[in-house]
Amino acid sequence: MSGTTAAEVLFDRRGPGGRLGVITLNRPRRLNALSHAMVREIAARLEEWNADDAIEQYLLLGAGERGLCAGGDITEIRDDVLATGGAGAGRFFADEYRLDAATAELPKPCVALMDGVTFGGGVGLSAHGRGGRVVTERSSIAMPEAAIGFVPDVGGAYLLSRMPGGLGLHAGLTGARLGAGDAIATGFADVFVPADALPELVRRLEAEAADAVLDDLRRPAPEPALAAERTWIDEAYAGDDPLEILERLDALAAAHPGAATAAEAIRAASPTSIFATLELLRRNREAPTLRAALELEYRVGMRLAVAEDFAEGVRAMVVDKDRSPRWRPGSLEAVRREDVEALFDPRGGATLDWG
Ligand code: QUE
Repeated sequence: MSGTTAAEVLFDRRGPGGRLGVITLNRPRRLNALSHAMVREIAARLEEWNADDAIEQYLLLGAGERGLCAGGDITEIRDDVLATGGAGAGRFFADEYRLDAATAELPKPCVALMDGVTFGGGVGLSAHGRGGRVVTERSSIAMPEAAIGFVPDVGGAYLLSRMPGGLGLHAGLTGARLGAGDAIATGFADVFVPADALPELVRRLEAEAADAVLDDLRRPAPEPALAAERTWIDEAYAGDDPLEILERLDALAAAHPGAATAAEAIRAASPTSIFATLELLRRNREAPTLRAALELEYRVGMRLAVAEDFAEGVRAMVVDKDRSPRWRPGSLEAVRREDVEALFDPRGGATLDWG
């Protein structure tokens, strides 16, 4: 297995007997964007640590000041698609989604510091854990993939599809950034800890049980900002037709500035991604397990990763940063239903195998 050059992820064991296994995403200049090598290293280390009785609990955090993780390294995926047609991208997503599933099935407590930016692949790595998902007043949690011609993946469509009322569609279609209060209200996170208590949290995890430390350091979560918006959100996102959702958002915009912002974000996103996100959330609502949801996200995601909008979206948002993607088709009206349906067709689709 090829290693990473400058230790893009750090592993260390702290406390008596090395009882705390610490995983630090360490690519701060890329906001800790997850490379394929990082995914493979984390997966291998978790497997080793899961079997090591001296390890009692885990801590996941991001290096630098800006946050846990910007997402998967979509420039690496785009480069592979453009150079080789996406075989490497398929292995990247498969390894990443298997890791996401593994974080949901860990045999020991894991505290994930969802401090600062936690988007896309960062959500997949942290938000499937149970009991120890920590947000702070700096947290900004989002699934912004529709803006790059993709769909919420890494089990994000599964989480979004289970959110109350219209919140999941709102977050999935617009990429809305959720603060700590909303992250907890929607189920992305469990506990609020003020950012200035994080050093103490990290230190105490070396010697104390995670649930006891969190019980001690948790504070009442801030008010969820979206709770006050639920009247228009639930009204706007009822139904599965993106054109009707936009019509309702436009009608609500005069009374609710948030509805105008949401309509703007949906109009800026890839039209194909908007249709695909709606359908993916609709279908994943019925998914019996996270793994089943990941299998569907993989099939749809692989078809989108090799389509034009993804390369163009990543170019516009991350490579050139002009923020002016030229989508094809270029409007919601021009998207053909049968092309959306075809993204979900099991026949000829990529299969995520569980190894
Ligand atoms: C939407 C996204 C992502 C994004 C921008 C979007 C995303 C992602 C990154 C990202 C950011 C910095 C990096 C990097 C990737 O940007 O998922 O490699 O250095 O990972 O508008 O979904």
